[in-house]
Amino acid sequence: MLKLLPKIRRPIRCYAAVLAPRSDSFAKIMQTDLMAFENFLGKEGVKKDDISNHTTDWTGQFKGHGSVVLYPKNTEEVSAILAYCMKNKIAVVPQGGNTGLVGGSIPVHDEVVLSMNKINKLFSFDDTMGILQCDAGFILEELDNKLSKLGYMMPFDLGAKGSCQIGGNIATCAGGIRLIRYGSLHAHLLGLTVVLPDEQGSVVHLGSKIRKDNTSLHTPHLFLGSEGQLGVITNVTMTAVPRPKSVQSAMLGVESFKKCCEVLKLAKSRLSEVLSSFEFLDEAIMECLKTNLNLHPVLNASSIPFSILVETSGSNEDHDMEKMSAFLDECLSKKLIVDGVLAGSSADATKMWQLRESAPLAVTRDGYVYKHDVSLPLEHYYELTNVMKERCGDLAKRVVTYGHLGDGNTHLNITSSKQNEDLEKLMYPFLYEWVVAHGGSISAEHGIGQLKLPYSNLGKESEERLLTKKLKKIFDPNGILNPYKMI
Ligand code: FAD
Ligand code: 2HG
Ligand code: ZN
Repeated sequence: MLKLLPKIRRPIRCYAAVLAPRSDSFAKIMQTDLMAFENFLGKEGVKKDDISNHTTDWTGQFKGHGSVVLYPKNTEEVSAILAYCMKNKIAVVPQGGNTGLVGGSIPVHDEVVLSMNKINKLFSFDDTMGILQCDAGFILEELDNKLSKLGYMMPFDLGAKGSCQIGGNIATCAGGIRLIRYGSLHAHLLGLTVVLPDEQGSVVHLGSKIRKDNTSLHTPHLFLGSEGQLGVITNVTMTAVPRPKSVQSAMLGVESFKKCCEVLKLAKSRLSEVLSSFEFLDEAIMECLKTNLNLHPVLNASSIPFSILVETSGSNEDHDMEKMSAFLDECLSKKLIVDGVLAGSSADATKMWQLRESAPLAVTRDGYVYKHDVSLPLEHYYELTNVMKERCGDLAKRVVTYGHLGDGNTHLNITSSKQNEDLEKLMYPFLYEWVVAHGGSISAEHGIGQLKLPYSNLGKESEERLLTKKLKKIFDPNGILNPYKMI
């Protein structure tokens, strides 16, 4: 029996960038405001022309309408801006690398964009305890490169690593391809410096710089997945992990989804402590990668319904390789896989990972893409794809699936040559209601932003939503931070 679903807020359009009308409670930006901003930041810290890369998202499908971008260089400048905006009721969108996929990082109407691009100076690392403290505007890949020289690595990794920032990663509670090994950011976050949108632009230091501290509510963790609603993160303290000395990647071809789950179970049992990724691609995304990006599968067989990318990493090449080889042999002897390739060089591994990491780009090349980032119990993981394939029929150009199978997180992408309202009506709210009715979450890792705001009540008790709204009010009494989204 399906559970009765909570009432959902109907959007103006099912899948549209502008869901909420402009609120009259916010002031329009005047010349005096621009002068005040220039006073805080200098002329070079205030940009009014050519700001489309800050008002359009990575997919190009969310186009906002802001007119000014601010570039503070440190926490004190963020504080001056937020105090001013709070007093003058000016709405503000904190923006990191602008790689978010739910329209959360761009202005909807005329909010000021507060870019973190220049807050990237402070960096320190304790290479005995493995504790990193850094400014929030550092790009994930830069941090990883710095840690690499010290024998460590960031405990998470994602395709957007070359552009996304650690502050944005915290604000979205980014998941990525190593969560199966190192856990979510909840396990790594220790402390934050945050600027609040109150009269003083209060600077608060939450948590601590040490590994264990149970003396208070875990306030930094409230900011994980807060999507710029509660305050602006300017500095982050978190743990890093020792960089593995040996890494193995293998691509496996599997005939049925049921067998993919059996391979996962076997991987957990046989690879256990060295298993670091378990990623999934179906045949439709492989075809899309080939057609749209000229990227060819690494497996030879002509038709492989499902491919799995397994990675192990550890500290002893011989030991890790022995485990991986034994695992692959067992997969073959138990007929769980029809084909398998073990990367023999880092170039081979790069080729495999390029397929998985290019999937988000490949789907955009079809013209328009409806993205879904949901968690489901594994028995329903691929059922969703089949249900939507049947439901969308010829209206969809492609229905493809890739994702973090090891975490029960599927990225079902449905493409079309352009935005299509008939297709939207078929998909929504059906898809999200289906996910919740089958025990899933409508957002596994990308968040709510603008995209899922109409569905944000789904799967959440009304008491929890109410509590969230109360917390928002405490942190942001005038509601100036990232309005029209998430809460
Ligand atoms: P932005 O996009 O700039 O902002 C995201 C949200 O955080 C916005 O609501 C913004 O207001 C808020 N925010 C940003 N910085 C701050 C700050 N300093 N203080 C307060 N609020 C802030 N996500 C995953 O979880 N897993 C993946 O595997 C993954 N892969 C991706 C692959 C590609 C190719 C792309 C384009 C995106 C992918 N993403 C993935 C989504 C995205 O990269 C992540 O959500 C990332 O963490 C966003 O970081 P950002 O710095 O770009 O944040
Ligand atoms: C990934 O895992 C990202 O590649 C993006 O989370 C997912 O493109 C998507 O839908
Ligand atoms: Zn993902």
